[in-house]
Amino acid sequence: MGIVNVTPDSFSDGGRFLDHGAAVDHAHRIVARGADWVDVGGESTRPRAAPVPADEELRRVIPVVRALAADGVAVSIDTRKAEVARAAVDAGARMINDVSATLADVAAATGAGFVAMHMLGDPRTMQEHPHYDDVVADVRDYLVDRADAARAAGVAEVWIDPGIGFGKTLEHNLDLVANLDVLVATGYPVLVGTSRKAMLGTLAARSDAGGQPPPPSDRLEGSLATAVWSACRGAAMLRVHDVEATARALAAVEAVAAPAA
Ligand code: PMM
Repeated sequence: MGIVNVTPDSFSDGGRFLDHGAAVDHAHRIVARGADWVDVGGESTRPRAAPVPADEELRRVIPVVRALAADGVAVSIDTRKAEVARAAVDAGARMINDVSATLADVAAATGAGFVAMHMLGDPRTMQEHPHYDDVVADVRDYLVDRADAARAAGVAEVWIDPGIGFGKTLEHNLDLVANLDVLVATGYPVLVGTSRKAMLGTLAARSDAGGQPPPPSDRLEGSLATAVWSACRGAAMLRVHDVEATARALAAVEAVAAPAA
């Protein structure tokens, strides 16, 4: 799943694809390089991000969704708002990627797929002292509850996502990525997004023996390493910025895992 954020302020690609034509061109590029899905978002959910009014979010994403869907691209809409999710499905989106995990009814009513992601609190406050009794079990239980509810509401395609970076310390994030098999064992397909996230900046600084964390645009090695790890642990979809590099890394690992006869 390749990411297209139509926002001025996303942590990694903010401002690059605010122009609709640039967003659509970028989406076509990443599909050509291996993305099966394009995830279009119009509201940054980075820590402390300000909420975006629905009319502004609609103005950002709907023309992009419509253009891509008309070209046959499988589009998911990354939103927490029912109004935006509905309009995006009307415009051709096939899946609702909901970091608040509250829009299952909209998915059921529209026939779209649904991604239930785990987040502690909301983006404005989620990084203020996040606490869990057992992060892996807590996140699993929450996701199974949300996913079961979505199924019961009538959603045919339900994904779960641990929400890396959403109300989690570095240790929480590492624990979740290390134990993805616990989520896979629920039977729901697992989506994971580590691409360019802050934890990778911290880890890079650590391995550089106390250097500064690199900016999001310079976190490719950690993004690829955690993508490959996640796939090997059973994640069925990876939400990434660097589609071509991720596809190549996965192809190499797949070749090692199942060498051609
Ligand atoms: N991360 C971001 C936004 N949406 N959706 C899902 N399902 N999983 C994620 O990990 C996720 C998401 C924030 O990252 P971005 O600013 O790079 O898009």
